Amino acid sequence: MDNQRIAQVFQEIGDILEIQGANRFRVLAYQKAALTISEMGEELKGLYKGDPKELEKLPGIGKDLALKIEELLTVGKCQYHQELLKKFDKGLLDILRVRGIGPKKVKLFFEELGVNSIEKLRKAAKDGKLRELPKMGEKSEAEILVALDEFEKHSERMMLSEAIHQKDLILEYMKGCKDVTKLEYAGSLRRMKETIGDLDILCVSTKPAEVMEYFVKYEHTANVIAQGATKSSIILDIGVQVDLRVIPAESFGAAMHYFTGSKEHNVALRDYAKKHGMKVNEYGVFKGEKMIAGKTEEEIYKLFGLPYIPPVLRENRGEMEAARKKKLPKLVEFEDLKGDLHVHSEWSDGTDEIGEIARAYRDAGFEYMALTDHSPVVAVANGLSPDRFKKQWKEIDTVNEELKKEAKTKGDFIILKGTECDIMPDGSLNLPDSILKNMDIVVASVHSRFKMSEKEMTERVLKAFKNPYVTQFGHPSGRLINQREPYAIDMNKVIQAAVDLGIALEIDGQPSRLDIFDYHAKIAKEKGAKFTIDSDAHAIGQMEFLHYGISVAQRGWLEKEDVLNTLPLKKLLQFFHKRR
Ligand code: DGT
Ligand code: CA
Ligand code: CA
Ligand code: ZN
Repeated sequence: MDNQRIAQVFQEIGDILEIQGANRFRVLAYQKAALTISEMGEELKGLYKGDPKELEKLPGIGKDLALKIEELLTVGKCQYHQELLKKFDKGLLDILRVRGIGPKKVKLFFEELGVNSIEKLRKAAKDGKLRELPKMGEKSEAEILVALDEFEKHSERMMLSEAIHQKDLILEYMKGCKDVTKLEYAGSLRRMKETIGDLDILCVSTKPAEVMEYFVKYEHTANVIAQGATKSSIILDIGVQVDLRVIPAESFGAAMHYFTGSKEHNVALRDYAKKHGMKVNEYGVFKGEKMIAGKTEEEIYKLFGLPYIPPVLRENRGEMEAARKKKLPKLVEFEDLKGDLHVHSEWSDGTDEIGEIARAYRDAGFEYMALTDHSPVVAVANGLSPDRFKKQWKEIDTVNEELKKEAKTKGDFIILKGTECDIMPDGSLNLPDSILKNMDIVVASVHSRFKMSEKEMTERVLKAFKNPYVTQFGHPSGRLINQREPYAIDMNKVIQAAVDLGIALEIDGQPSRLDIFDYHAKIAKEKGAKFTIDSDAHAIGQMEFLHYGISVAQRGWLEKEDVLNTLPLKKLLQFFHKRR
């Protein structure tokens, strides 16, 4: 079981206890543990090593929680959690996620009206039944209806791609406010996290009241939650919250740092400051009463003798220590990429022709791309049969010839022959070796039978790795953000096998995938794994997905040397083909 699932279990226990009115400190203990675990860089599975005492060393994890983690790691579920669930209506947990409804209200609505689902809550509100309850009224009932609309539109965290789009729109709007002299975004989006809770925007102005007035008039505002002197919050019509803060110019760096987070990184920096006899908060760095820095983030780190730590690393996964030792990674950049090794065309489920795709990559400055249309049957109805692949190779050869002729004016570019080949439930690949051996690139992926046991899935993938033609393990976790959980798999074993065999782990940049997970990338890098950053594009415009892949790679501390598609073509193929 991986950290995210363990965190989920603890969060759920905390929520249930809270609704049941349990002791506040018990509730907090579970909620804090859930947060700690979900933000950890290292897998608990690796830390545990058969001894729960190892787990107790973690902040906020005592003996009792350590035993529960052990149970989850070894048995796959936790008895206490199961028992709580048995006696508990799961719909109540959904209701708890509606804005403005805390555990007390969940309890009240359930006990008085039998409301145990979102649908029943909506009906009760529409029928005017909520207003009659103690401490409720017509206004709070109407607010719940608004919150329910938001909930239905946006019950989940936003995908990174959507958050970037919304941020661009609102920043564009705010630029139109003449009283704003400086404007930036912060929060998890600046850290390029894979999903975003809300947007955090900071600005400098000498007329905060005017700025707030302007902000709440944004045309996509559905609801103004708060309009204060220096902070306002709105909910957009798509259900997303945006916080805007006006900051004094001399504190802008300190505020950017504070509101970029993560909370855990901020805590770590605060502790570090304390050890140096200083204090740091959202206004600046202080020695006694005297403010000694705060205008820029750089000067804050510098004051502590630290190099600038980029936002993507600020997750308290060892970045403070690395900074202190001057061992921060030199992160891989988009400009380092020389090609894309996972691209689909109209031959399978993509939309464009081979020649168009290749020329688009070439004109964008790349040197190579691998065409990796699907293997037959399992993934998509129009996967390619061995015969169709043979036809496709002819077309690839033809286009490569044309590209050669254009090289003088347009530069060298080559299309590699490849496939995204399904790993069948029994671990075999669904193309014969006689076909695979003609491929430069074979991305092996799981697209079916996701619900195997961890043991079966791990064996399935490891068996596929034995095929010497496999070059990459495609989207290793199999999750789809907000749609499908990762399949159960022993990622430590998979990573080790990939390292041993020289198979690359893919970072799939599709916005709903962002897969392998950033923290697995970090662990794998430490073990010596190699990666490819791919777009998994199904249309030419999706070349852009490489940028999201880069942000995952950066959050996983990857450097240029870790990423194979930063290599010139010859070196790349040398690496991939040494197993043949
Ligand atoms: P999100 O919106 O859930 O994706 O995540 P963030 O990281 O954007 O979190 P958010 O919007 O609640 O707050 C923005 C930043 O403000 C956060 O990353 C760190 C800082 N912050 C918020 N609350 C606290 C706090 O209680 N303590 C500390 N040290 N920092 C905080
Ligand atoms: Ca946020
Ligand atoms: Ca926020
Ligand atoms: Zn795939």
